[in-house]
Parts: sequence; C-alpha cells; structure tokens
Amino acid sequence: MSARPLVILAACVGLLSPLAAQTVLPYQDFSVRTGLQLNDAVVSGSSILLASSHNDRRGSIFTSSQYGVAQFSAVFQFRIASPGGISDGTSAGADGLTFTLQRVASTQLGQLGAGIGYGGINNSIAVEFDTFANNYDPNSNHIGLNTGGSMSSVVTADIAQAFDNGTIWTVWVDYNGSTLEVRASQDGQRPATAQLAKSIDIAATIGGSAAYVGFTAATGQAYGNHEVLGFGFSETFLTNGLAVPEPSTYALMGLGLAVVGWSVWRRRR
Ligand SMILES: [Ca+2]
Ligand SMILES: [Ca+2]
Repeated sequence: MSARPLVILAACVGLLSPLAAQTVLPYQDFSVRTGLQLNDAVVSGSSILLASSHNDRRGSIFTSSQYGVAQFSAVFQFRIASPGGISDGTSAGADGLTFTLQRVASTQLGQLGAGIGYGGINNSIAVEFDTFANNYDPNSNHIGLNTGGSMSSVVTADIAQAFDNGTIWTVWVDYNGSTLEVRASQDGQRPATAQLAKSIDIAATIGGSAAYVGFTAATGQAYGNHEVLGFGFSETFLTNGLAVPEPSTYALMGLGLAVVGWSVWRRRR
C-alpha cells in the first residue's frame, strides 16, 4: 500500500516539472492577470481588449518582469471584430495587433493608428498582424517582422484570410536561437510550415537576452475591436511549438494533486 502514493506522486511530478523547467506562462484566458501590466487596455470578460472599435484607440499588455528570449516558444489567441471606418482601398478596419518583445519597461505603449501600439518602442522586436495598407505596407492583410519600433517591416508574409474577420486566430511564434518562425491558423491546428521565417539575432537586435513579453494594438481613422484571449510562453524552444493553454491541463494537474492528497489522507486514517 505504501508504494502507491509514491507512484502517484512521481506521476504528478512528471506532469508538473516540464512546466517549471520551461517557465511557461500559462494564461488560458485573462480572468487571472497576475504578472501582467495593462496599459490603456481593459478586461473584457476573460479577454484583454487592447483597442476597441472606435477611432484613435490603443493599448498594450506586458509581463511585469523580463523573461529569457535567447530561445523561446510562444502561443496566443486573438480576435479582431467589427472592422469599420475609412478604407485602405481594399476594406475598412484597422490597424492590427502585435506580439512584442521589448527591454524598455512593462509600461510601454507605442503609437496610435498605423503604429499598431508598437511604433516608437526602442530595443524591441514585434510580429505584426497588420490589417491596414499604409504606403510602406505590401497590402491590407499581412504578417510582418518589425524591429526598433519601426513600422517598415524587415520581412512580411501575405495571408489570404482577413485577420479582422471576427474569428479566433491562434498564433505560434518559435525562436530556436537563430530563426524566428510564425504560424497562424483559424482552426487551432498548428500549420506544419511556417508562414513567416526569418534568420535573426534577437539579443543583438533588442540589446539583451531578456525582455518584457506582450501585445499591442491600435486604431486610427479606421478601427476594429482588438482582443487577446490567451497566451502561453516558454523560455525553451519547442520543436513542435507550445500547446494552447487549455482548462483540461489544469484540471489534470488538479486531479493529480487531489489524488495525492486523498492517498495521504487515507494513510493517516
Ligand atoms: Ca499598416
Ligand atoms: Ca505592415
């Protein structure tokens, strides 16, 4: 009898230790926001509303402390709905959302409109999901890799489906220490091939190997409702990417702990 709780305990440690080793930030949603700094962003249900569907709005969220970015895997979900305002020649709606790593401060919030809440943030790198064609943009709907607070991307990738179509987009950003890869999908399945891949030395680009990690968004004369729904981050690069944080992960961990507790309780009786 005495061996059983040890086996169960070992199984639970096995469940828990990978998370601890990789320093995963598991925000299944944002009903709990421990460790996050909100800048002109508001809580909307269990999501973070970065910029609402009105003219000239912006917001950001960043981790309160810096995390290692020498290599990493990140996953997050966003939704951009209710596009409106002026057209860029293709469609209404603007300006998009970014996943940003920066070394300045957790309180950073970049420029409005075309700046997507990122423009002007120094010592940074951003993956943009841009929904408005400005004169330096390739088109009205693309992924871009931006550095140093510039909105003129180092590289871009065209995406056919509109990011502001109101569906939930799941995005994986993976960096193995030399190449950054971005994958985005509307079905929650991680694409086998990255839509954007770029060789880059992130530490040299941002001036260090740790950064505040977060998101920005903005609107201008065109707008949309820009929400982040969930977020996971690992300081270790994962070949197959990070799984979307799900309630079942925590339920399983909770169940494991409950079984240990129950076993100890039984033995004491
Ligand atoms: Ca743009
Ligand atoms: Ca762009």
